[in-house]
Amino acid sequence: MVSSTDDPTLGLFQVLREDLAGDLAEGEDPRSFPENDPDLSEDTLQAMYRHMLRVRLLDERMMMRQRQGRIGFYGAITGQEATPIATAFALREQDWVFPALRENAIMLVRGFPLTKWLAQVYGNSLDVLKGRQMPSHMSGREVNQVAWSSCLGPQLPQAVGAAMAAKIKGHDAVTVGFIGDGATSEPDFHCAMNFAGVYQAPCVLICQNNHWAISVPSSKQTRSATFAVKAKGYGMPGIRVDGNDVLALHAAVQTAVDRARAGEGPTFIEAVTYRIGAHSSSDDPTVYRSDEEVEVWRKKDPIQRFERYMRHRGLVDDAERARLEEAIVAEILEAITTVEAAAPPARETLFEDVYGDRPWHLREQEDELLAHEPAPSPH
Ligand SMILES: Cc1ncc(C[n+]2csc(CCOP(=O)(O)OP(=O)(O)O)c2C)c(N)n1
Ligand SMILES: [Mg+2]
Repeated sequence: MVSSTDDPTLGLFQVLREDLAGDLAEGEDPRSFPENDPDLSEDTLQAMYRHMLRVRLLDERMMMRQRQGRIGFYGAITGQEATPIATAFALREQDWVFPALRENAIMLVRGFPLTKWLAQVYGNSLDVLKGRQMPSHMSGREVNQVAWSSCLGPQLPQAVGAAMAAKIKGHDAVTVGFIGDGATSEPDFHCAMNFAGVYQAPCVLICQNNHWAISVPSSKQTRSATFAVKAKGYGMPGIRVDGNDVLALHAAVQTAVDRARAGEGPTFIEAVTYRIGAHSSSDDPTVYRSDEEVEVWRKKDPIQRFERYMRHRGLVDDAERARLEEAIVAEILEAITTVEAAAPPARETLFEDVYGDRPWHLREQEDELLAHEPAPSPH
């Protein structure tokens, strides 16, 4: 079942071959563990591929917008596309997502419109959150995705609590909570794991171990052999999965989601991956990690690994890849143009949504604000 040991918390669950060097011989299997293949339909495989490519192309364009000064902040997930996309495809409509930093794309797979998603980067009048949230901390009520918290950790107890609420109410919903390797050092991680284990909450807790918490390596977060092994201490199954292998992730997450839905309790998944780019648009990783290290992981690119499988299955070729890229880039540029054309949030929205009956001092402040012309935008 796993590549190096029979203990799923210590091995590495994989489907796809890791090494991209050299072409496969004619007919050679791009999978190192075909027995772990979740046997997804061709439609699902093609949709997963398109979504992974879409996030990659979107991140590239948004990082350029940030460098042009058109947005304040963006966090790309380059190299980590497999975990959010695989998870999204393992969920049902009624399930809930409590993301950490790198799972915004799940919303897009579950049908959240790209324009509304981008409006949460710009924080303008198209933004359902009226520009009040931290930029790029997306959320979407219609896809059951809660905003991630800039403060690391709280989403995990929230995910467990929501799972308990579903259990108590008899709802057929599973929650998925995400955490980074760094945030496992936060007390919230331990509260969530313990509570989920004790009360058998119908949830899946996923740690994206991308080896770094900004400039702090994952070796400084734990003395455990792996992150997955921590599941044992809380009395739940754990599995360490190749986080750059979308098929392995789908198999592992689907098994965990099905277990939770069947009333068999929580699962903890460690997705072993790597952040190819900067922590966020505010970070320069060249000051704390080597180019050689990044190069090792570039050679395990999750999209290229999946694409090799797709080509082997005859589901993608050069023409299809070019057609897909062209269509995705057109869609992204159109959405960006729409969002950039929108005005900032109206000034009176500052006073909305807190009180049913606005107190006198806020009415006074609003009157005073609206009596003056807005200052010209510096942008
Ligand atoms: C409680 C808390 N401490 C520190 C920070 C500053 N901070 C923001 S992101 C980050 C690193 C997070 O690393 P990890 O959990 O591994 O997630 P990754 O960014 O690697 O996906 C840190 C330390 C914070 N936001 N909240
Ligand atoms: Mg990390």
